[in-house]
Amino acid sequence: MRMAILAVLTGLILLVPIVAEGSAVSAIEKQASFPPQNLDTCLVDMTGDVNLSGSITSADIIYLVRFVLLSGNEPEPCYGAGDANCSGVVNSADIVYLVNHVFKSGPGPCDFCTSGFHGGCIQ
Ligand SMILES: [Ca+2]
Repeated sequence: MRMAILAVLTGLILLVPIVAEGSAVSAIEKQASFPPQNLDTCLVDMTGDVNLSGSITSADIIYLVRFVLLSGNEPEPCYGAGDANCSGVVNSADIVYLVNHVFKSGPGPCDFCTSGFHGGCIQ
């Protein structure tokens, strides 16, 4: 199995199985081509839990790496669930944000309900 090494700014190194072939250039193009989805219709109670397990773990990071850089599935239950930093888009910054949260006791996912980028939340 081929593995991709994702060196994160935090100093952590993640090994991510490559499930789809692609060059670094195509991965960057894929990330850039994601149009922001209609986040107003995305109702979640916590961003970052992109696999809907009920908590944020390394499995969510791997899920998001596959989505952003490879050909993985969209975050569950919707695109906006992957926007852990509430920037309005799901990209590599959300991966770094989750790595900091899970491995470095960084801040938790942003407040989805008051971020201004999302119109709805479950409370
Ligand atoms: Ca984001």
